[in-house]
Amino acid sequence: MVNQQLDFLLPAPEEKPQILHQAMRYSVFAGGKRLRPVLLLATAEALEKASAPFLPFACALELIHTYSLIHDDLPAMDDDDLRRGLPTCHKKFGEAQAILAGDALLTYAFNLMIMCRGKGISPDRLLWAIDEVAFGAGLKGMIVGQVADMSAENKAISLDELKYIHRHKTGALFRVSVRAGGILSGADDDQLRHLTSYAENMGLAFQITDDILDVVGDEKKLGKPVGSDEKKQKATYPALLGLEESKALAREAVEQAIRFLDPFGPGAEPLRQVATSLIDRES
Ligand code: GRG
Repeated sequence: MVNQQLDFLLPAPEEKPQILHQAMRYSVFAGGKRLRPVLLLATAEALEKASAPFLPFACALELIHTYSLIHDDLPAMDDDDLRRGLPTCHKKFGEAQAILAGDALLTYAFNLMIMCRGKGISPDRLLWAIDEVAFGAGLKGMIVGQVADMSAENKAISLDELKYIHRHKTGALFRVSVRAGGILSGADDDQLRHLTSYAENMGLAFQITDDILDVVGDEKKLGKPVGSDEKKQKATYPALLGLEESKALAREAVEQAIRFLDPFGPGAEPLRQVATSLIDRES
């Protein structure tokens, strides 16, 4: 559903300026898991709401996520040549086009969110959800986290500092994906509190398993010891806690996340499955 909607909503590749629309589509359709839109739609299901009217909003989260990856890969940031096994956007289209494709994805995301007006969602709730997305992607989330992450490069940091980086850099967008699903579906304060705690624990589990995949992947590819990274020294959970303790922490966070869904009925099963899938994920 999300892929179809993204295809429908994004400008066609032959529309001018072609290079912009092709660069946007190249990164959006490069094989992402669609975790953030799935979280929003699954939250609506947990609250027994039809999720279809929220599809443009869910797609907006994927556009914001894609923009963040394009910009993160740029030479001024992580300087990566590959993303999901393909050349990064700037390697394929050039740096200036990649910057603009990222900018266009971020701004178009707000058009998509506004597109949900009048679809049985109160205007106040829609504005509330958009406001949370703006903060989660920006000054209370992803951008602040990215700045903290860059400042921490090649430095020894504490577990608390690592948690701060991840809570903002990646956790905030997961949190807002779930909260926006709740807000748009008319969740009450108590439901929203439970859903937020689910998202925070799920985000933590995601980040720990992401770090584990990184170091285990590096080890397999390069025969390097766990925790070493010759490009830029970045703190990771396995580097700070060791592999086994990191795995245990991830399992604990998944269990906690699922416990916070106790007040919800069988409709919350997709949210439970998202959390469980993190334990054995391979990408
Ligand atoms: C440049 C403003 C700006 C922010 C960048 C989120 C971020 C901040 C950078 C991403 C760097 C990174 C790879 C972080 C690890 C966690 C993460 C976001 C992994 C990718 O998310 P998935 O697994 O990606 O959901 P897919 O490929 O499935 O879409």
